Amino acid sequence: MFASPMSLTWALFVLVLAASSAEHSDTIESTLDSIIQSVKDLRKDFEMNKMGFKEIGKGFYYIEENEKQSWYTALSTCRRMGAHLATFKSEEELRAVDAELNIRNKGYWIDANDLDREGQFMSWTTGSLSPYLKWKRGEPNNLYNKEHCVDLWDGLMNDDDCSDKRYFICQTGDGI
Ligand SMILES: [Ca+2]
Ligand SMILES: [Ca+2]
Repeated sequence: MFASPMSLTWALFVLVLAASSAEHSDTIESTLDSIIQSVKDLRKDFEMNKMGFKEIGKGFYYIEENEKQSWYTALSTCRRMGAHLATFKSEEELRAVDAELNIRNKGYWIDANDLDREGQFMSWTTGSLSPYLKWKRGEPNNLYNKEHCVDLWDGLMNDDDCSDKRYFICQTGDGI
């Protein structure tokens, strides 16, 4: 959900009305707590939206499909935004994000890589094994012995040359 300043004001108004109708002070207190939480949530949504992040499932994603960057540059671009290259934890998560990608037949960098040890794909963000990988048929093939970064390509993953410039997906709000 994206919160405009107008919807933020409206939500606040409704919540204040609810608070004023509460009869007991403890009810008022808990209502106030929930108002504060709701405002914080709305504010977070608004800030993320302003930065170009989209709420998909439980996370916020920034999908770069104008400027292609190497995997390394994409990694630091996401960091500068207080985010990380996307880590997929499930088929559901992957499908939800893939549905938002406008460009087909092109790859988008995610955080999985086997830079440290060939064939062992790790999440750069967590430093642990990538929690969910869904390879394209015949991948990962480590072509020319120099494919160590993973991109999402038409809903499936491929290992690719990290210095290739590609679109990318940043993620935040997922606690990692
Ligand atoms: Ca490799
Ligand atoms: Ca490959």
